[in-house]
Amino acid sequence: MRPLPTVELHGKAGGYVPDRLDWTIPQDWDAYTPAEHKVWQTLYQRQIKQIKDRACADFMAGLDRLNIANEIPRFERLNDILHAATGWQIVAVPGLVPDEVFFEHLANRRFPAGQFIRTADQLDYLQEPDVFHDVFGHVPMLMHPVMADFIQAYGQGGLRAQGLGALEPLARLYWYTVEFGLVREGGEVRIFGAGILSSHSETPYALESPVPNRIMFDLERVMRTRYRIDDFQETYFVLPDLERLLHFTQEDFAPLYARIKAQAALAPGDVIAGDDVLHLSVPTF
Ligand code: HBI
Ligand code: FE
Repeated sequence: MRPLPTVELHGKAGGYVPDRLDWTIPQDWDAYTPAEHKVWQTLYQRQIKQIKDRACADFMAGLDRLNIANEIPRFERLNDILHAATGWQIVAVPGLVPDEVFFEHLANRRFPAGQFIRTADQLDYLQEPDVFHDVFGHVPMLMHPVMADFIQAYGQGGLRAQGLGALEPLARLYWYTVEFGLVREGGEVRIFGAGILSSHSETPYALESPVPNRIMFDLERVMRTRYRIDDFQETYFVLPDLERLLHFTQEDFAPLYARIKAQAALAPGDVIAGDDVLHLSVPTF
């Protein structure tokens, strides 16, 4: 028998043992306090200003249909809208869940969303995904059929990649698209990544700062590139269009994994021969 997985639960010391094998918990919407709803409203109002003219049109269209400006949304209400649009649902979880649990949910079009919300004195600092990151950041794009199919395929691919010992390259693809992806739209570069769009400071940084590299997306190159979880990204990758994500769901990654394993990983800020560089890092000291 495998031991039950444990994680550090948000705000609590010691290992957390889940009640249910899929790690879901009730959202318990009635238990949110007025102060918690106020944190949501503050985050929403700050972020709506930041993302105007920076988020891609599909994100804005998805967000518009959700009506989530005023309070932490009830997942039940969101699920009516989301399920009708793309067949996805969100389920509440206490925080990060083990990889295989995460993949299993995604493979079944369930998006695990943190149930808790950050506190008012931690608006910009987060160790684990909370309800604002997961719902504001991810759900608008899950309303889009391309992202809906891509994230499901990521869940299916994750389960397969675990068997092949290739989780790292696949996780990098997710990181540099779903979390921190940029996309060309008209003549401009826009944001679709949830990690950026749920962050007040990284939203302008990703598009306008001279510090990070911005490089056109190349699948193998991205899968070779390590990423930072403790700071702004050193490199953002730019998709030519969102539909490009669907190509990846049709590809057999096994030969790609084999090639990547045979090469050294790239550091987050590396620029290499063959990169189609839109902006080269200008470091500030
Ligand atoms: N759990 N709740 C949650 N949210 C995530 O984004 C998440 C996770 N567990 C694992 C995980 N992400 C990643 O490490 C995988 O994408 C590899
Ligand atoms: Fe996320």
